Amino acid sequence: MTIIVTGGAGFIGSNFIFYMLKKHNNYRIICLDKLTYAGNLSTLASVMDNSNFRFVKEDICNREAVYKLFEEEKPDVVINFAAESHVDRSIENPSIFLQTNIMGTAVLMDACRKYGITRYHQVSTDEVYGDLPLDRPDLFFTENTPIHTSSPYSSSKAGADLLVLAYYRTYGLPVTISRCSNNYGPYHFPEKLIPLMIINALSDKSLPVYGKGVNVRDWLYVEDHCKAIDMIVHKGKVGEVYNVGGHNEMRNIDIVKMICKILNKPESLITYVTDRKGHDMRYAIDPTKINDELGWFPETKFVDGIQKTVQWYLDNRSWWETIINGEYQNYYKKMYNR
Ligand code: NAD
Ligand code: TDX
Repeated sequence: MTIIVTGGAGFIGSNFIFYMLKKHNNYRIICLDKLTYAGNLSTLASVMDNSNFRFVKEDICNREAVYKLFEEEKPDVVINFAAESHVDRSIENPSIFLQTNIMGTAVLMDACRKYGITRYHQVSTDEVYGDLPLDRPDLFFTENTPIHTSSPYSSSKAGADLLVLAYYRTYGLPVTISRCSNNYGPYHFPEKLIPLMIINALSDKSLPVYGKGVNVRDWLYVEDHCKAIDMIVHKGKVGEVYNVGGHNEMRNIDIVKMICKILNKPESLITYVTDRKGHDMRYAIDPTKINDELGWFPETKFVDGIQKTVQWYLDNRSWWETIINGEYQNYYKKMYNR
């Protein structure tokens, strides 16, 4: 089986490549990645020499280059992780989100139609459902929850999802979609909550919590997400959406306090800063469908996963130091010094 994994130099895509090369040692994996600020070739260093792996630096929006790659590799499966993924950046500059997340998805699916594949899988997000109120803990997102987005990021992901389902209905393209909750784990880019807090705490820098810190996210260890995608691609029903989440809801402030505790840093580092515009209050996935139909369940408990993640950042300083010493400095100043 030959699989094109787009966005494989980013956080979840790279973890997925490691997972797949280990689990299916007869599969050929081609990573197609533009290497934006969020993509890092050093992340893939351990698999670069693997004969079952090929890296191609390219933009998923470049139709000609994408078609050429399909002609060369004749993939059986395409799994699209490539995206602009940070909500705060989408609020600053929406257009690149529309370009990559919607137009890029269209180019990939057009290539799938032209050359033929057995499965196109779209990696989507729980953010397409909007948010839930804090005072209704009985409510969860199911696959039937209406799309109701808040940010340019989530709107672009929802736009892509609708297009994927349209290609299924109109052209019969064999698609599946997964909508996962917040991931955490190794190689998470330091602009996101958990790695940002770990890295700032390690340097005794302030820990910027948006608003009152009461917003709730449903956290899943990245490897559990990878396992879910593998199962959907192999056993999932074409044309279907699968929600992925492990019932692990936590308030942002509690996550930050937990990180302080693990690193033995004072909570006085916590600073409440201006809230994110349009900030979603609560995400909570109902994973009944993927549990029942595919037998998926999360393996890593949050208490263990967060320990492992903090340890990974302690053991891999050079990975994140290179990132935060580059263009990231300008981003950080712009976002947090106002
Ligand atoms: P990331 O930002 O860490 O990585 C994105 C990768 O895509 C990078 O390697 C980047 O270089 C690449 N990329 C961006 N634009 C590209 C383009 N035009 N052509 C080719 N490559 C391009 O993102 P992530 O957190 O790993 O998320 C991966 C996917 O999972 C995204 O589609 C995201 O919407 C979805 N998702 C993420 C989470 C989460 O918690 N991080 C949760 C649910 C769903
Ligand atoms: O400095 C911060 N302070 C803070 O309080 C940052 C970066 C975040 N936050 C808050 C905002 C959110 O309520 O923490 C929460 C998590 O923020 P992010 O890590 O930016 O994630 P989120 O906005 O929830 O989106 C993530 O999960 C869904 C991913 O980035 C998306 O790609 C995915 O689709």
